[in-house]
Amino acid sequence: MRKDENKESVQENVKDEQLEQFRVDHKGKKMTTNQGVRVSDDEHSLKAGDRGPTLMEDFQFREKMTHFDHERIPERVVHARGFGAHGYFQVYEPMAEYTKAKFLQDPSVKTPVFVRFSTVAGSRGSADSVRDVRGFATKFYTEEGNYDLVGNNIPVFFIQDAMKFPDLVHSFKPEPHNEIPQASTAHDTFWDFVANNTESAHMIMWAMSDRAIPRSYRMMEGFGVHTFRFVNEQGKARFVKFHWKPVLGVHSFVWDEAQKLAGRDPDFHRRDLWEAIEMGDYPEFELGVQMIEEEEEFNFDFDILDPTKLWPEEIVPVKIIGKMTLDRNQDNVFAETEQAAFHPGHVVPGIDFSNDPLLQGRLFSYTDTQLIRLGGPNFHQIPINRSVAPVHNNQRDGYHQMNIDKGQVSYHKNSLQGNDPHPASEAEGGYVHYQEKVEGRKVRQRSDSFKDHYSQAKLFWNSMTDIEKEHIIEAFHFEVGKVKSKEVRQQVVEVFAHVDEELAAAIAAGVGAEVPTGVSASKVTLSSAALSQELNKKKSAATRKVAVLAADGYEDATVTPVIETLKEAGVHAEIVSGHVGMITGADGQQQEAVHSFLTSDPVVFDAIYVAGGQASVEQMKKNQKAAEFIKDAFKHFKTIGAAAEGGELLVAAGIQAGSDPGIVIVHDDKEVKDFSESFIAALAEHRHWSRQL
Ligand code: HDE
Repeated sequence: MRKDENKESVQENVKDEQLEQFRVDHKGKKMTTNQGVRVSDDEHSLKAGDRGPTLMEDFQFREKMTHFDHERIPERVVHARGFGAHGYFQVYEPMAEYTKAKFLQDPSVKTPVFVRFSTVAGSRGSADSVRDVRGFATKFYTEEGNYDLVGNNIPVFFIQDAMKFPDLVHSFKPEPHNEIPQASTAHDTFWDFVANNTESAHMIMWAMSDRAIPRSYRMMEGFGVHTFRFVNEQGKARFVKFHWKPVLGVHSFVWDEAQKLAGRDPDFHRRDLWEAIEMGDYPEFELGVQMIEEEEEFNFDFDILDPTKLWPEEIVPVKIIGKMTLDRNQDNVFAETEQAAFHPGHVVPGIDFSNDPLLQGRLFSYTDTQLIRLGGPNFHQIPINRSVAPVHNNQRDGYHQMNIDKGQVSYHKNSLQGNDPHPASEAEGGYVHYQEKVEGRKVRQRSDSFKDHYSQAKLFWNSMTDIEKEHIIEAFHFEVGKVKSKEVRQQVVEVFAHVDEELAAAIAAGVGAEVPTGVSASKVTLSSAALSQELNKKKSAATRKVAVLAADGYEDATVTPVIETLKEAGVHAEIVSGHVGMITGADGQQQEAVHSFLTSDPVVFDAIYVAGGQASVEQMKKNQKAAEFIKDAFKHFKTIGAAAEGGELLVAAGIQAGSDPGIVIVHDDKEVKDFSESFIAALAEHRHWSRQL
């Protein structure tokens, strides 16, 4: 039985049932060709004699090889690496006052969703943990048709006009002459773009912050970025920005950890998402909206159509309106994640656009790119893209047409078929565009109201805690430090001198540039607490992973009860030992080590715990890799725990137990319960920044 057969809501099941028609289970079946002819041998091509040439007549070989030769499709030009999951969305209360969108009315309706998370710059096979923006694209299969919220985990963008998107992307992709570097903006062309296109300054601040190295897809925010419109039944419109807020809070890697992960587990984020769903730790995100009345459009010191600006939450509060739960892994990554086609222009009645010039350009680009990527105009018929609302129109033919459209008529208007399919009135759910009054001259220009490039970059900087500022400076040192052109490095420092003098001086110090003189920095003194990850940290250990270091001779009183208490707190503990397989405790009990020091690494865990037992600890002391587990976890500000003799391994790794924050030690077996609770509390802190390295 599929897990979701128990689901209560009819609407929630509707997409799953549709997908079920396309799922193929090969278990227990006879092998056939694509024509359904049974195959008698799938290992040998048909030859003239067992040492002779292969025969042209071998239709089975030709079919198998031809299909293989055509297995790949072009990867997405951006956001190539991604991973998806299914789930549902439920609104908390009817939103009729603001929008007529049906999926935002009834709290008992579970609207099916498919979400694809992604990195932006890297190729399809690149590492998950790189410094980059993350895509956060959601397809809502609503009863009124598909609605796609195609967002990022950063609320602003690099550029203000879609015309510049190809230039931006050319600058951050690997350089064309040698295709280096992969999945990284730390190179000359990107920073040359930044230096010459100063509208990117605000987004760069975010991209250099911890937001660009999220701990998990489950622990990052999502933003629609652009200003959209909500339109209600009465035709009243409001400007709206969309937010996803992760229930687990927003958490990040430290940079050294992210870089190591890229080698040790390049699939870290997809594995984390997949495993969380398999274990029943369903990722949850609350949907929030910021709304501005049409009459208030010009009441702000930024232009609400400018996608390099956010609406500070202290000025325009975020109203939480519903929750998305991801509760089912996909069956096939190619069929679902790879073939999913998102488009910010896929809207339903009650949601409309604004004149944001970046959004306007996106409305063209997404269908265009699917035509080449998915090979023709029928990509909406691919199972993952199919709407659950019925589709009827006069569009016909094209590559890979899956429908058999019946009848003589394929045009509108007609008499032969009583004018069917016929348009719906607005009352019947027909989409009617918001009748915004627009007039103007045809110009290639940008409004003067878009020309302030630095105020919100400064707002962001002002809003960071000291440790967050330190990380931003470190990121600049890494990224700009990798730029070979001295001129570009200097220019970048000059751009950020317009944001903040201290920031510019700090960047300059790390990249061999001069501190600019005569540049006046932004005078903004405001800050927005909502922008800081640290100030909004959610203290929860739930769903985190702990490595329990133990070997033969471990003291079970320091293992089983600790693992049990962690489990009660929703924390997953896995034993790491000198070898994979069963290990035997001092009193003959057994535990399974699912990882060895060789197959695993401290960077894939949130905390380390060393079990007690003299023989166990003695063995681990001899293993260099065991000490590295402790050292790396310490360096990455993670919680480290040890019981009884386990403390000796910490000392052997050069760590002075006791005074350091986030180091939790228990000396006596009887205190294991209290210890586990202190350990969980330390883990819930996520990182211990006050630790002296
Ligand atoms: Fe995209 N973007 N984008 N983008 N974008 C694509 O569409 C584009 C922008 C975003 O998981 C492409 O199917 C233009 C902002 C996500 O499948 C392409 C502009 C935001 C995804 C495209 C932008 C996004 C894409 C590549 C500026 C955040 C992955 C393949 C005018 C609000 C969706 C594809 C998925 C993918 C164009 C800017 C988010 C080429 C022209 C701003 C999450 O159509």
